[in-house]
Amino acid sequence: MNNAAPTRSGEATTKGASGASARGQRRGFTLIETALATIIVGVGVIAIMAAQQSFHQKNAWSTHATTAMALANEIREMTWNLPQRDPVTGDKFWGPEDNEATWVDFDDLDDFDGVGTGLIFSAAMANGPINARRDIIVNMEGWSQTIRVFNVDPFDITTRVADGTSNVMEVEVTVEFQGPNDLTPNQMTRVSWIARN
Ligand SMILES: [Ca+2]
Ligand SMILES: [Ca+2]
Repeated sequence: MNNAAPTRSGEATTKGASGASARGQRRGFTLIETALATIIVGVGVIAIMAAQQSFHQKNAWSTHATTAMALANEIREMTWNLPQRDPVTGDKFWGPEDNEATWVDFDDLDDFDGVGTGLIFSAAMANGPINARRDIIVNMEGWSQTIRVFNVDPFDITTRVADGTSNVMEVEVTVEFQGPNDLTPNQMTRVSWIARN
C-alpha cells in the first residue's frame, strides 16, 4: 500500500509537467505572426485578382478584335463585285450619282467614298454598322465602319493618286470601337485591298 502512493504521486507529477507543456504548445499566435499571415494572404489575393483582371482585359480585346475583323469583312463582301463605272450612267463620276440618295442605292465602287472623303457607318449615327446585305446590324453600340476609296498608281499600287485619275482602285475599311469608359474611339482594325474590277 505504501508503494502505491508514491507511484500515483509520481504519475500525478508527470501528468502535471506534461499538461503545462501542452498548454505551452497551444499558445495563440502573436500579433506580429497574425499580421504577417494577413499580409502574405493579402498579397496572394491581390496577385490573383490582378491576374484575373488582366485575363478579362485580354479576353475582351480578343473578342473586340474578332468582331472588328468580321465588320471589315462585311464591307469587303458587300463591295467585292461592284464595278468602277456606274451601271446606269456608264461613266466614272466619283461619288454617288444624283439619284443615289443612300448607301442602299450605291451601285459602283466610288459611291462608297461619298464626296471623296469616305463614308462612316456607325451606331452613334444610327446608320450602321452594316452587313454585306447593307442591313444595319443592331445592338452594336460603340462600333463604326469607315470606308474610303482611292485610285492608286497602276505601276505602284502602294501609291495613291487623285480621285478619278487611274483605273486601279483601292478600298480601305477602318473599324473603331468606343466602350462606355473610353474617352475616344479605339481603332480595332484597318483593312485595305485592291478592287478586282
Ligand atoms: Ca459613282
Ligand atoms: Ca453609282
